[in-house]
Amino acid sequence: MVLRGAERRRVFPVEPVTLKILVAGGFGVGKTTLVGAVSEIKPLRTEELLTEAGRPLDSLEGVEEKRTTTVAMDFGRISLREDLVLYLFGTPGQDRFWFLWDELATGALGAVVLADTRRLSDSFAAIDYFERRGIAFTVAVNCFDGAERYPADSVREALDLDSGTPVVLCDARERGSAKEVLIAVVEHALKTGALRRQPAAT
Ligand SMILES: Nc1nc2c(ncn2[C@@H]2O[C@H](COP(=O)(O)OP(=O)(O)OP(=O)(O)O)[C@@H](O)[C@H]2O)c(=O)[nH]1
Ligand SMILES: [Mg+2]
Repeated sequence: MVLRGAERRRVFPVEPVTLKILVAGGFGVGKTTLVGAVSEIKPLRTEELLTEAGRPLDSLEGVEEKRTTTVAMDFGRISLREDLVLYLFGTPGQDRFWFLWDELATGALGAVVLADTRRLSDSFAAIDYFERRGIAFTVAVNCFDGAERYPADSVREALDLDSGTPVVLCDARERGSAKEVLIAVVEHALKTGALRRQPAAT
């Protein structure tokens, strides 16, 4: 018996393609917020209270209400389509957790580097990390209330990005906005991967 279309899908539900995406960026830029906003499962978080001892190291300018920080990772999941599921891994933002990044980055298809225009230079380390390892990344400017707005091209210039690296503006608290970011990340990563697979022209 040959099953077709809907009948076939009922008997053999689609096995989704699963992709691993990193959510990276500097301290307090909204990584945990973004993973929490889009995840369709209760996100796994590893938050610890910020201590007075960390105050000189991690500037809270603009995020004065921040009380906790990620000490290992965030984990969430979102289905972009029935057959496409993203596993999201949010990195810790404090420099002392750099040693975790290689573990988190293993097998990642692509990454989003969240940026805050008030502290753009905090994004350099993450950008550098992905450039060195050839991991396709997209920059997403998290537009905090009260922060000045800049066009995407100005941000690209300020961060000295390749012209092909997408820069998008978002609100990490909004599910729809965060989902748009992830779509941009996947599209860019797939396009970059396809270009790399093309044989060099002779
Ligand atoms: N106004 C505003 N506040 C935000 C936004 N995103 C995050 N916040 C707040 O900013 C603070 C930092 O957010 P987090 O999501 O913890 O940032 P993070 O990048 O995970 O921080 P670390 O893990 O410590 O590096 C929190 O107090 C959030 O409530 C935003 O888009 N707008
Ligand atoms: Mg966090």
